[in-house]
Amino acid sequence: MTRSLVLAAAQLGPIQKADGRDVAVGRIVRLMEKAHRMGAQVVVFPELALTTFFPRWYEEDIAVADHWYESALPSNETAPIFEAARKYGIAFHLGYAEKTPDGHRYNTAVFVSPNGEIMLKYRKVHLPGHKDYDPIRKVQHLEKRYFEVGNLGFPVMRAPVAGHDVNVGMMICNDRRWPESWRVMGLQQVELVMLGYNTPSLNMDNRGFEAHHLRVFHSHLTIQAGCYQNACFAVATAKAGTEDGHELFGHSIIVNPQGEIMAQATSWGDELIVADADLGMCELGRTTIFNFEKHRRPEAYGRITDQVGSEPPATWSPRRAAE
Ligand code: ING
Repeated sequence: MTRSLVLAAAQLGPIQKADGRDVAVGRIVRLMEKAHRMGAQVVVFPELALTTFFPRWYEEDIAVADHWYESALPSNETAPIFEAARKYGIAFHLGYAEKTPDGHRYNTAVFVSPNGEIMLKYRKVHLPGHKDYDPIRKVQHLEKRYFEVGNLGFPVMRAPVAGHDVNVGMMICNDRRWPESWRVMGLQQVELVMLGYNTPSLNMDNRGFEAHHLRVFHSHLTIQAGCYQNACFAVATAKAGTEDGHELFGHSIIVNPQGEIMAQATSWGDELIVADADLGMCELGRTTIFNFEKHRRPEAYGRITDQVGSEPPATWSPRRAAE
């Protein structure tokens, strides 16, 4: 019996610094309603979907940034999202800034069942940018200031979704650029990776030339490669558009285990894209080219977990070559 699942990326346009939660929540609920009309069973919202991308703003006292975080989910302000999911029988992924009761701060995503149960939680592991104000940058990217490194690893859960049991996993934004994120989930037989991103459309590092078109190219390249090399689907959803003068790109995509883009957003606003996924497609890669049990050689991969940074290689010499 085909295990088919209708997937949706619910791309959000910009959320301004002055916008209250009600602005994002209202738009999220409208996208959930549209997802229902289009027959979607799983809806993936972006990273930090409830607020502007606040790590671009420096605050000396982090307590001043507290209002960007959720101390509970759902809350009165976010309850309408859960009510819409229940009304339409939709499972959804939501990215948000989490502040735990004991004061830890994470860039977090949850996967929520239609009846409102949080089936999986993930806290962003690869935090790009910097911790302190960087005068060289055109725009700050202070994720290392506002979030701790995620402490949940890259979990995969076999969860009931629309009548099927699906191996689901999550990552967030910069995680997609690191093959380790994908492989750790591939080693848990992930079938559906859900990820949100907020990615500037221009390089803000100010440390060298990067042609503008490469921003979207790199985003799609990493997701398509991740899916192909781990025989899984991915729904990658952007928060896009110009937030207080700072542009984020859209181009949300849904990708299959062959690495093919099944659907792509074409606006930089609120937009729903949908794809009909046959989860059985994961089998081919996992049992042939990427049959990990049969073909992987961990004894050759030690550097991947033994080392953090790269090291210079040995230098060639005739005598050494003879060894
Ligand atoms: N944003 C960006 C991302 O990884 C970035 C930061 C952009 C890093 C481009 C490197 C190159 O998509 C977040 N939020 O991680």
